Amino acid sequence: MGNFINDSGPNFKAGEIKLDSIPVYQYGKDLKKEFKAGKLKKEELAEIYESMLVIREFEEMILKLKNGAYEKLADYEYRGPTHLSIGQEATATGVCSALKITDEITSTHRGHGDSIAKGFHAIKRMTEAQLKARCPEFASLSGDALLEAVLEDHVFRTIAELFGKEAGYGKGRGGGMHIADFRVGHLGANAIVGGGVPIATGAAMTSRIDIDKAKHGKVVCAFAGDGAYSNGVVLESLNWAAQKQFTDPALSSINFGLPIIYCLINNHYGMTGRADREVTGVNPLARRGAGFSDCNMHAEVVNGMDPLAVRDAIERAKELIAKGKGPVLYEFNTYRYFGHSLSDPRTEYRSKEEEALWKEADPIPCFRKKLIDAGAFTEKELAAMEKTVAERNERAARRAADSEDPKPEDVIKYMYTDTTSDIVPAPYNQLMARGPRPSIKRDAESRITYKDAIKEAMIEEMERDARVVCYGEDVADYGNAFKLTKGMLEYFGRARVFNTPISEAAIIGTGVGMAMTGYRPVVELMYMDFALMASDQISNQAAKWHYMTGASTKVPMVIRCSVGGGKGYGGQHSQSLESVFAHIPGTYVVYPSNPYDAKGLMKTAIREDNPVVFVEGQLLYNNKGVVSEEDYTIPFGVANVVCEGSDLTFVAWGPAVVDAIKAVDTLAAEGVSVELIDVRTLVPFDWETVFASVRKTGKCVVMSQCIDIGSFTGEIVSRIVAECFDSLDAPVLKLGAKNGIAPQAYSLEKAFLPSVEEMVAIAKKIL
Ligand SMILES: Cc1ncc(C[n+]2csc(CCOP(=O)(O)OP(=O)(O)O)c2C)c(N)n1
Repeated sequence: MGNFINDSGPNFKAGEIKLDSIPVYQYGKDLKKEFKAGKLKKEELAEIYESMLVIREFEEMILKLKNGAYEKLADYEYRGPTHLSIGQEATATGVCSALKITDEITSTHRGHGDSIAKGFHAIKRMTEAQLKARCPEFASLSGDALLEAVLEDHVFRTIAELFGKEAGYGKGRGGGMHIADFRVGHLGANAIVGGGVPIATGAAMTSRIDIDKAKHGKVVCAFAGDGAYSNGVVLESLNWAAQKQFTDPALSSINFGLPIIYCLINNHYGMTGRADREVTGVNPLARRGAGFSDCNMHAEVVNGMDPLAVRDAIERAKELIAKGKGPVLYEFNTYRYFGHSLSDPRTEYRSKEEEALWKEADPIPCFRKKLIDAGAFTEKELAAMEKTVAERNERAARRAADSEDPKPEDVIKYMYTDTTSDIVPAPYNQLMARGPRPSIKRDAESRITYKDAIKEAMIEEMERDARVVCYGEDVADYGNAFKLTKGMLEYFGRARVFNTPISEAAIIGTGVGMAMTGYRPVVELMYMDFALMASDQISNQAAKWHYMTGASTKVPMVIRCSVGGGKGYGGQHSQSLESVFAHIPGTYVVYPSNPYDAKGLMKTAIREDNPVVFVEGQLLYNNKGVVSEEDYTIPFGVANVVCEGSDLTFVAWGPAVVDAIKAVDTLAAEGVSVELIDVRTLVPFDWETVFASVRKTGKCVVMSQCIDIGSFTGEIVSRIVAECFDSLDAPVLKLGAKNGIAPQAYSLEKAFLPSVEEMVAIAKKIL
């Protein structure tokens, strides 16, 4: 199907599109028969039952904590979210029980179950050596005692994170809605609905292309609710994962579909809105798969109340994925018995009768009954298991409540990592050329353009480190909208340089996923204005994961965005938004003003282990400058004193520096000596160089092409006033674009952007 619309020319023959059917509830096996036939082992059934019990016990603890009924912690006041997944345990357990330790998941705000299950089943699969490596404090233990101690530690660290304790998985920085444990492939729960789905997609991209073959064979499971499946970034991700270029032999030397399973947890409600009756036009939601791939993404509706049905579906998906036939989309039909959170009495939007019907399908008592009926366990055995789980949880909870709070002085610790990739490990340190190296032409004075300087930096870094990949809209064959990446596809091949759908959020989100899983993407947003389409993925995901996980992951990615201001492109293609991202803690923000800096800063950005918003001025692209062919880097947070002066300090970045140089010359001709500082990086910022200059000159103007109001220039002014007050001879002024929307008309845009004349005038005013 799907091939009737001819793609090789006009052909308007009447016909119809036939869509394949979507299977529903395919698992028809009977636990008793399977057990009797030896196809289900007692240990695996025990593991599944225990996993569901651990989740239920944990969440019932939260419920009781909130109403004071958890006796072990009667003295403890829990504050924080209460998105319980009671009722959904079979889905979390069924999925995670089918995964290897190294398989990965992303999860949701309602992700206690996913997190507990991923850790629980991974620990169950660990060798003694792995258990001891995970918890060296239990090195003296062995056998069941060791396993039990590590399982209890898992529960303890989960509760500690929920309680915001230093011992938690994220050192109390993230809490339950952002819990992660990278050692077992848990890449993070996500409080942004749908926010984790592109990250999972990116993790699958790493797995698909990783040249370290040992890392192949992984699958990634992206948990997200029915509500999330109306969110743009989720739909972008599905489209992204199903791209033909991943499997089309004409385009891909790898020819392997993304190893990802989209696990749609349909508990029938967003917060209160009902997916099937209210906020979508499809039922079941698995039909979404038909919108993205000709094989419907192998979509299926699965009984999410039966852990064995869920596990069976995942096992089948893994077989498809192993053959390169990913991605897969499963809709797990399940139910949450409590409200969106404990403050939701759920009376307005659903009935007691509906709840009672679903209660009959409660995965835990239903599974328990099947275990007894099959003769797999006695009542006594199960009661003993239930007691073990409850007591373990109680001990872990007590310890968590009594454990250390993070120290107030560490409030912003872990915002950035100080590591870089100065040494590239094998096998990534080999040059992986697929064709001729693009040539960068130097003129007689060794000058190249700003655009080529960025390109040269990217080429050198991609030669040096095979983990560096470059993608964005139209960057491959066409060489990007400005021909900046021209020739890189041919040199590095399509696995590392490729076009993407017009999906800015997914461009960034997949980059986050690749970065978390060991690759180093350099992704492109064609115009900086489009960063607003991706602002969640930049600001809530890329920027925050290092902090929220207490430094247990890194996000080494470069987000290249070019500013179109000055070209008459109007309000949606002209914005200098670096101040917006400088306001977001967790990213670095760089804006080079000249070719030499552009190369050195780009190379630093690529080696950085923090996410970097790298801003490029389109009007600077053709500016030439001397750029060494040598491998050099320029450190972040080190400003460039472009020229020294004694009467006044100019502080600027990006294109404003180019104009400021002209203003400095004009003023010099009139006998005014200006010191010009090009800050190069807004975050981190070189305060000392600026303060030293202002202390010397006593006067300062801070300038950029950002809209004046709310610009980072204001931050610089305020810090100068605070730090250099005694040295100031005049108010510190700032100059930016007018407080309006970038116009198209030449006359207006000229008036809109700060001009050389305005720079001269403001200098004179201050003098
Ligand atoms: C982007 C975003 N929009 C809105 C919210 C507020 N919110 C939190 S959970 C939720 C419902 C999500 O529904 P679903 O994806 O089905 O997950 P469920 O809560 O049912 O597990 C909403 C609207 C949010 N956290 N993130």
